[in-house]
Amino acid sequence: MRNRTACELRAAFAQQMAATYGREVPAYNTLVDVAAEVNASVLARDGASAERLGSIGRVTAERHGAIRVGSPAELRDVARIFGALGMHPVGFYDLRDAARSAVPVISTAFRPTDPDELARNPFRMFTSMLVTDDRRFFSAELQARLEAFLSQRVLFPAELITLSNKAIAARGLDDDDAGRFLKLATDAFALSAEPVDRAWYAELEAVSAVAADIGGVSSTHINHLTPRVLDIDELYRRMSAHGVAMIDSVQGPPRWAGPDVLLRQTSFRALAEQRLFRAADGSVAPGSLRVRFGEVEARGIALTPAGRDRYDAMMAEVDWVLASSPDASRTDVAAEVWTRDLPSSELGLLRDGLGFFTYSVADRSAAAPGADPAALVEAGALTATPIVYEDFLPRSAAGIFQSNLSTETTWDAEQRGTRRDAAWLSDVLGQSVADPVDLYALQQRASLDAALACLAR
Ligand code: OOG
Ligand code: NI
Repeated sequence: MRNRTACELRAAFAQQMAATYGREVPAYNTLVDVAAEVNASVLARDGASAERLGSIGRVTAERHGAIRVGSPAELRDVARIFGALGMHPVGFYDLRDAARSAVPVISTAFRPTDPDELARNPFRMFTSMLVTDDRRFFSAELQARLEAFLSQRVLFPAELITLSNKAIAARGLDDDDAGRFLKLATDAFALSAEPVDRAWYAELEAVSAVAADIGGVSSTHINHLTPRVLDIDELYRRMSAHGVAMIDSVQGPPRWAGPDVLLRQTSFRALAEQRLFRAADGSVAPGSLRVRFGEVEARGIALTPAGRDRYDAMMAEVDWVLASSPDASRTDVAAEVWTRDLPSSELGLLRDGLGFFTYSVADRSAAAPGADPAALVEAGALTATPIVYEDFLPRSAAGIFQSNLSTETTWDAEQRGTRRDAAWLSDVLGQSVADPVDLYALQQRASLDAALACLAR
């Protein structure tokens, strides 16, 4: 029997998830169509430079999903399922105070860590977990009931976890197991028809809509599936022209004349979806919930820690300017700050050590001995290709969460939050959560070492 590799399983899962989500949220199909139109126009307009940050084939196939779970045990199961697909936890994001208004979750992203694997199938899953013992959100009494509720529900059938473990051990599955695994995995993230306990949901919603979405129901579901687009401002305009209500802005870096860096994201507003509700008297009646939205993103160059500090400082500067002149447009202020504070070319980012690049040899005869990488690139001896940012941004993530909530989070700022960090998460998962910066730095180092060794030969 044929063996299906983790990469093939990942590609099949991404496709089945898209089919399910597209059936459930038809506006997603519009988003994908518009993204494809925009990508085709950018390609026609810019030619080869449109593919500077990834081939059109890769960009078109690229997706990230978002899911939310309630407990460490549930997160461990998620890690097995995505482990079977060759996806590993990368990055730790604390969204509890990443933005003006708080979301009671911490997150990581499951994704391939090997650049070749990412190129073969670029699928990731942004995964959030409720922090039930954070007193700023949950009283001891509510925490106890919430944890009791979470501990008795089963999000993932035992057979799915058994097959996941088998796939991890064998680095793939035979056809029969693969079919079964993919069905169980896709079903686990489909919207459930199980009635929602109205009173319990409402009680959690009074604290946080995200807490209700996670802990107020007996199943989980995919929240969104995000395609990648080459011009997010154009996509925003075209979606609005299609009559789709978008959130107020694009999160992350502004549109500006220099190179795209990190990640820009926007979304269409969460739609009302039909769900069944169970009342206190046991009767079941239809109603609706607004929790799922459609997100889209544009990716740019991965920044080094120095570049990331620069980014954070520029974002803070924009906030500061806007605080004193609230009528100014964020887009204009941001573009001004960026033009002043960030090099306007890839070479500038490289020279200042702000961006990550891979290197290859272009012309050995142009190499001056002892020159640094930037000088070797300028002399034409080396070619530098930007490394694309494959991860997420906590402030943007919190902003995306927030702009899709219709109720404010109630929280008690006097209380101390529970400590959570990448080490805590690694302990929970029994595997280390990779630091994105380490992955980019390693990739850069390996290519530079190989290129320098070739020049020295
Ligand atoms: C996740 C929100 C953040 C992103 O891409 O940063 C996010 C969620 O809504 O579960 O999707
Ligand atoms: Ni997302």
